[in-house]
Amino acid sequence: MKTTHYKAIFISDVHLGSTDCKAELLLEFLHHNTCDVLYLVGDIIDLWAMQRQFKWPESHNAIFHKIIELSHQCKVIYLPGNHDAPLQKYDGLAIGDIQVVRETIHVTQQDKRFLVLHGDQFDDDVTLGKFEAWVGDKGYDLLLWVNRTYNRYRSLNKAPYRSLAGYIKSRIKGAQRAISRYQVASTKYAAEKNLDGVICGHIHHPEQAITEHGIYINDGDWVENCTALCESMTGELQLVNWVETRANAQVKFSLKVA
Ligand SMILES: [Mn+2]
Repeated sequence: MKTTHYKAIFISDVHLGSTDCKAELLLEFLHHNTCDVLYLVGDIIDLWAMQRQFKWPESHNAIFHKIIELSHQCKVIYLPGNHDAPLQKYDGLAIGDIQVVRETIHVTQQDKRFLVLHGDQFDDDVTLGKFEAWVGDKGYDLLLWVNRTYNRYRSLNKAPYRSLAGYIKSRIKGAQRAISRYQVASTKYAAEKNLDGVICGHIHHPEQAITEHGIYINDGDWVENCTALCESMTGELQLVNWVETRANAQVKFSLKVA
């Protein structure tokens, strides 16, 4: 499989330091896909999970070093989210060659103007209350655990990874209502800034949609879906599902950790 070069790549919700991070798949993706600008759209490092239980396997370390290496080769912009909130205090500064900013504007090769941000900024517009948020969080942890167990079973049977959590989530009514509120809140915020739309992450649900306020694009996550938003050299925006892409291309890549 040859390397694909993009104008820009957007990834978010990698959750390095947590059990559910699909670090090997992301390493593979970054090995086969390069770009002029890499946007890290928040929750890249999960500082919350690391407070509960410190997990930092070699593959997570390899991603960290890969990002540092990439920052010498292309432009890397880090937009901290809620799980990496302590990095928000570096807003407007740089860590090495990585620019840190809470939100920014990306103009595509087709002159579409997008606001780029993690998306936790819209939590108040979406959540119903503290209790629901707590239930949602516990429910989500349970869902991820079910997902893990299901995929361990699948890998024992040599079946490829599949997001069960995503499947269940897309069929729960409440989840869909919350997602559409999130879409409206984020695109409205972008429209107020006279932009064409928003590129965000946060809710682990890759999707391209149009609301009454503009274009909504969610780059997904590397916990369940393993997706990235990629802009081609001519300005087409495309959600790339790495699990599907690698299966179609029959990628055989052995992880080399130095
Ligand atoms: Mn988040």
